Amino acid sequence: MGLFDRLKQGLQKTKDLLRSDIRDLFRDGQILDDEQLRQLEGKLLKTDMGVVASTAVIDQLREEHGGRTVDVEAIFETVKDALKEQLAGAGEEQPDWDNDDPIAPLSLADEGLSVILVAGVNGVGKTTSIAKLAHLLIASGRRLVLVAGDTFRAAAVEQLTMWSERLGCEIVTGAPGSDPASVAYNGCERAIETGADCLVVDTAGRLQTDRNLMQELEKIHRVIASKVPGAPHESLLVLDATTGQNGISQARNFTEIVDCSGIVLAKLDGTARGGIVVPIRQQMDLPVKYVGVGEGVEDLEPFDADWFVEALFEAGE
Ligand SMILES: Nc1nc2c(ncn2[C@@H]2O[C@H](COP(=O)(O)OP(=O)(O)O)[C@@H](O)[C@H]2O)c(=O)[nH]1
Ligand SMILES: [Mg+2]
Repeated sequence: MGLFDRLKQGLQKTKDLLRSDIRDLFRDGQILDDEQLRQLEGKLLKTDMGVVASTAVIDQLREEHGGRTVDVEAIFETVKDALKEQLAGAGEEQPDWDNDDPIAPLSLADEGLSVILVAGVNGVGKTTSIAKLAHLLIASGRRLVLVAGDTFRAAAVEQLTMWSERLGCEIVTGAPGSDPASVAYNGCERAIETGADCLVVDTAGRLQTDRNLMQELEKIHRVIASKVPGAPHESLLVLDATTGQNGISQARNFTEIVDCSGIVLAKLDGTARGGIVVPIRQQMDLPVKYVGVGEGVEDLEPFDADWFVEALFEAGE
């Protein structure tokens, strides 16, 4: 299955909501009125795209189609255009990377070791996203070392170890409860020693309100930066698409404490609230680099705004 088809499949729940609901609301040949637009606004809001975006979509529809005879496909086109515009975001531009190169979103070192640090709240999908990234990096011919930086839970180390065995890459772990910064340090040493191309560092889940844990993350950052020039080359914040607006407020505070370079939005397949990517783009000054659309290693897609919107509205299954 190609990347686009996989994305479409992953977005099925949100797609069902949008396409079928718009179809139910509008019938070809009717006159588009305000009541229909109000109802559509409610449906758009159900995808978690937020008030700003849904208002913009409705305004655009009213302007282009209000009082006219409904053409459902033309309505879809207007909704898509309006959404693409909203996904441009308010801050840093969403880069337009090569959709055929799955590692294009990652800024890696031109030569030598690249370090990718992955952080976020508990259970959002960090470790799984690391396995998926590792899979992409290995497929691109890179040699990598994983660091099991979540030393709090034995299960977390086991989980990443299991992935490293499946993927066939090296892993550096520490004793349970040991200082994750020292495990990260050992990981850097190991990667340098073996001439690996990438080091991917997993971390324990933390809330932005937990000062000790946030300081620990800063320390991991510091240690990596001191060992490897330019590191971390990527500092990815993983968000869970199923947590909605709540996840965004958490993430905003997060990025105030540690510098992040991009977002991985996991679990988009598990929710009809895939519209959440819109307020993420609007409220966070960070590009969305990847979206997670399943639990398998292949279920990670580079995020592209146009693709995303097209996948949401593509006709058929
Ligand atoms: N459906 C789905 N499940 C996911 C995705 N990413 C992670 N998960 C699941 O979410 C749960 C928590 O993931 P994990 O990577 O352990 O989260 P962590 O605590 O942030 O490291 C696991 O059961 C994963 O299989 C995704 O993109 N889609
Ligand atoms: Mg984990």
